[in-house]
Amino acid sequence: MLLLYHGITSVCSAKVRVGLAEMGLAYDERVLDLQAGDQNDPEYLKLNRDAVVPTLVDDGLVVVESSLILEYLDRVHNGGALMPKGGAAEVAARHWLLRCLGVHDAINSLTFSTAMRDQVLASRTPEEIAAAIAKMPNPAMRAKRRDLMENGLASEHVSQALLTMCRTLGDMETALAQGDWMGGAAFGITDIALVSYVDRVERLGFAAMWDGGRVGGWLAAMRARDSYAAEVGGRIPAAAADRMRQAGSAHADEVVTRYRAVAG
Ligand SMILES: N[C@@H](CCC(=O)N[C@@H](CS)C(=O)NCC(=O)O)C(=O)O
Repeated sequence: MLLLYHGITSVCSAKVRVGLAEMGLAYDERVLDLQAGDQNDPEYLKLNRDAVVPTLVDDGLVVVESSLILEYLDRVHNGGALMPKGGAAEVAARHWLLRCLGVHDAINSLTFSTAMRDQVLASRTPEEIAAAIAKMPNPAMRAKRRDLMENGLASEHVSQALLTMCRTLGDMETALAQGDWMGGAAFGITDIALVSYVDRVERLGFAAMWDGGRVGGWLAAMRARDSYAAEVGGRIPAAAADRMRQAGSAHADEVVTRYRAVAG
C-alpha cells in the first residue's frame, strides 16, 4: 500500500493528493501538523532530511519532492497516462515539473511574508518563533524563513517570488491559449503539478494577478474536478481557509501592485 506523509494545508502535499485521486490510487496517510513541528520527529527525518512534506513510501521505496512523486506515481502505478508521449509536449510537461521547485519557493515566500507571518507573529512569542526556526535542518531554508519573518514583504525573497510568479502565470497564459489544459486538449500531469500553487495565490487573496486572463478559468475547472473537491476543498478546514484569506487580503494591494510592476 502507498503511504503518504503530508500536511493538510501544504501546497506540495495537496498536489500529490490530487494526483493520487486523479489516478484512482488508494493510499495510507500520516498527517503531519507542520505548525506543531511534527516534521522534526527524528523518525520522519530519516525519510526526509529537510523536514518537509510530502514524502511517499511505496513498498519500502522512499520518494521525496512533490513533482517527482507525481511523475513516479503516474509512471509506476498509472501506466504513464498523465504524461504526454514524446516530442515537445513531453519536454514541456517535464520542464514544468522541474519549474515547480522555483514556483514552490515563490509561493512559500508570498505565504510566509504575508498571511502566515501575521498569524505566527500574533500567536507566538519571539522566543517561540526563533526556536521553531532553529529546528529547521536545512540552513538555507532556515535563513530564508528568518528573513521572511523579520522583513515580511520587504524581504529580498519577495522580489524573486514576484518575478517567478510573473513568468509562471505568463507562461501558463500562453499554454492555455492552445487548449483548456496546460498540455492542450488533454488534461495531464502539468495541471495537477500546478494546481496547488495557483490555488494558494487565490486563497491568499491575490487573484488579481491574473485579472482577465485564462488562468482564472483554468483554476475554476481544476476546482470543479472531483479530485480537488476530495483532496483540497474538502480537506482544508473552513476556519483555516478564512484566516488565510483574511490575513493575506490585507497585503493584496501591495503584492498585486508590485506584481504588475514586474509584469510591465
Ligand atoms: N520542493 C519540495 C518542497 C517541500 C516543502 O517545502 N514543503 C513544505 C510544505 S508545502 C514544508 O514541509 N514545510 C515545512 C516547514 O515549513 O517547516 C516539494 O515540492 O516537495
